[in-house]
Amino acid sequence: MGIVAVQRRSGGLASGVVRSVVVLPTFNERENIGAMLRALRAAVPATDVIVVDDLSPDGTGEIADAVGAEVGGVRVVHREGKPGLGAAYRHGFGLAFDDGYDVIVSMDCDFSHDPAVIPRMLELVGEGADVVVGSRYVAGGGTQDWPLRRRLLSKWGNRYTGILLGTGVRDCTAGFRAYRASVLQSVEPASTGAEGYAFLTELTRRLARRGARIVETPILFRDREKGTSKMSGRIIVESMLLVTRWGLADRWQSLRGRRSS
Ligand SMILES: Nc1nc2c(ncn2[C@@H]2O[C@H](COP(=O)(O)OP(=O)(O)O)[C@@H](O)[C@H]2O)c(=O)[nH]1
Ligand SMILES: [Mg+2]
Repeated sequence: MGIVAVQRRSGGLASGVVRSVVVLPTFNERENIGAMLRALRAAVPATDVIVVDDLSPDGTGEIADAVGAEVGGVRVVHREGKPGLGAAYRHGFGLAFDDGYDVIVSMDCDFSHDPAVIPRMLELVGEGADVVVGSRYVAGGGTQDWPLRRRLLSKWGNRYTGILLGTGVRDCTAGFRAYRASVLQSVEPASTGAEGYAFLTELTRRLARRGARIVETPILFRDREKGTSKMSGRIIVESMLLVTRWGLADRWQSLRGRRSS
């Protein structure tokens, strides 16, 4: 069970015990998972962790079991269903809802996201944010060591998404986030369809449309030092097609709305 100090403010979490959890999807992260669970324990000792592993052939799930038992507060899910980042998040968020957590954090396991930022994210939720996005594209944020191709893809992908969807969020594909659980649950993540990181954009779109208070806090995103990226051409194409489809659907809807009013 996790306890974080929260401030009393309108829109903030009620004072008392606030339970928080990190949902950590993993696929072939044997070189990172042990160090990440220890780093999380050190950075946020009172926050639980749900590791969502897609039966990684490299033994990530077993290492998570062992280190999780050692550091405590870690639940490991060994998923046999359809693999994919979107599906892993849908599964992990569902478990976090069932367990009644107040705040749900999502992040990558490859140290691109620094666990030391989590206390600040939890604080911002305590102060009234519904969603805190660890953002590369607000002042003070950035990427480090990413190859030019990834930098351009991410930057222009986010610009394109910003123009088409108009969510106001600069980093729509950021995976490092803290959500007020009740608000996340209200947009029904289980009914999203994206397989890859477009899942994150899909959630951002739903949250923005619902009027959620989304706050971006700057982060320095470091490229992974160990293991390999699971990003694929198919996942990139999925993201571009979905963003285009959502953007066109939004425009069509507002056109029809204008005509019938
Ligand atoms: N469970 C699960 N986790 C995944 C999958 N693909 C990626 N991940 C995890 O999601 C996080 C981000 O993936 P990564 O490969 O680093 O993507 P990149 O940062 O965009 O290159 C890491 O913790 C991965 O282990 C998947 O299919 N299933
Ligand atoms: Mg990564």
